[in-house]
Amino acid sequence: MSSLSDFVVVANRLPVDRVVAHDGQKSWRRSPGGLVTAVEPLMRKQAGSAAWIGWTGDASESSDEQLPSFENDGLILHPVPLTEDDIEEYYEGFSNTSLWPLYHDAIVPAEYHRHWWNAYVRVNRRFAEAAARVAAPGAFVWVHDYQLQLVPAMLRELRRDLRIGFFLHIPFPPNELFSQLPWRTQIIEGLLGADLVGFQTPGGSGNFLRLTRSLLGLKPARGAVPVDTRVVRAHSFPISIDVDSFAELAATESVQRRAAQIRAELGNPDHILLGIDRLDYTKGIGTRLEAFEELLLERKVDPDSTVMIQVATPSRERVEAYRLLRENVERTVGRINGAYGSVGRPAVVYIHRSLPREEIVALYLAADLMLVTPFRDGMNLVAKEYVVCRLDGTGALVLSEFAGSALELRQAFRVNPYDIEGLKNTYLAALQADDEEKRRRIRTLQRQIHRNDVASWARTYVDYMDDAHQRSRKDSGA
Ligand code: ADQ
Repeated sequence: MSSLSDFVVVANRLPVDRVVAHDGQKSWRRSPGGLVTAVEPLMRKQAGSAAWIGWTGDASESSDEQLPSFENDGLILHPVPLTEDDIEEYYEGFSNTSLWPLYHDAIVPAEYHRHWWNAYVRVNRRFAEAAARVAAPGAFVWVHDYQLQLVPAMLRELRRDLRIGFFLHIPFPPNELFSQLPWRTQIIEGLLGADLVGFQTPGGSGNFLRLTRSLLGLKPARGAVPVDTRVVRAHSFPISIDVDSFAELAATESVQRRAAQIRAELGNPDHILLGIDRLDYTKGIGTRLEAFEELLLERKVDPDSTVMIQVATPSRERVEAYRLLRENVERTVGRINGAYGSVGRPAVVYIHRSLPREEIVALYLAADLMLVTPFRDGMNLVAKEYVVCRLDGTGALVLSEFAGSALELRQAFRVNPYDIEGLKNTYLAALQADDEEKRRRIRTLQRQIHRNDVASWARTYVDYMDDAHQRSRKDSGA
């Protein structure tokens, strides 16, 4: 397991969770989430020489703990230890209470603490050192997301031979917001260690390039910034899904049977509305539910023939803002069911746990209306998954204009999630649209997603990366 790898993914989390059985037996289980879904298919194609560096999700006794590398389902996984303090300060603190809200329009206020920042630097260095140890000479190291923005520069310092890519899965904010960050210059310098900095949308890469000018006095032009003897490229690469695997599942008889069973168990209502999200304040779950509640109150929607299902995956449960959100969402669900549910017939079915992929797809098939209403979202894969699963062309997608995916999915029923009347009207418009219009919209969306699935996303990034690296070497005379 000590061999070096030509292709190394560096991400906060390994793509597995540790599970402990009743008899104490420990094993690994694939963990859900946007990043795993997107990158894993590409890694599998590199079988043998691809490695993933990340945290296991468990606290280590010490940051020096030697966690053995292991193979899981064909991937070489290198665990990075995080202590209880690291988890609190680097992960829950700086990553999820400073950066996450700041990068999502400060929907909840971002908090800044110097000891959180110090932990962020210390843990980013640990990841960079781990990558430097396992990367083969000249390897491609692909660093992911907001938790690891200092890794590119730290890794370049350690290993100048590597090709380093960075991809940000969440939005990258404009100067007006980003400038709040006391360590804004260090973050931009960290990212500039990469050959290519990738974003979900052109807005993100534009914001980044402008910041290299305003904070560091660099001279970005046409998507490239000269830095010392190198040239760093920035570009948008809208992430996507593994279209075939979703379409295959949606065509599976057992999944279709399960979808019919879900509808039957709910009393075969005329309309099923569905939300599937991590339980995160960026996703707009509360407002989405309130819009449904008002429609019930105003009798524009009949509780005897309409059910809403909200799946909310537990997320960051030790962070205060997430605890409050859970309380709010659960109170709203309780209130709606108290007023409009009856025995065996809730108005809102609320599921607060992770589900197998088959069950997620069965829910997509059971739902007439998919509600994706984030206040801000890097991309949002759920929107793409729903569309691809609607093999018969039925169904409708309500999509927030603040999701990255709204740039591509123009035929969705678009909505401003801050506008509660707009949400209500859009639910109704989508529910009442005739079948022909819905089919036309879904088919157009499907074509769009088929043109850019996750394999082509990854290929485009890697090709662009190779090209950026070549040009950078040429420009620097290497
Ligand atoms: P997330 O914020 O996690 O991802 P999203 O893009 O919707 O959001 O991906 C969630 C994934 O988890 C989907 O594949 C979905 O099917 C799955 N999932 C959701 N709930 C589940 C449940 N209860 N059980 C099992 N699986 C569940 C971040 C960014 C996004 C960006 C992605 C990828 O916030 O904007 O699209 O990364 O870059």
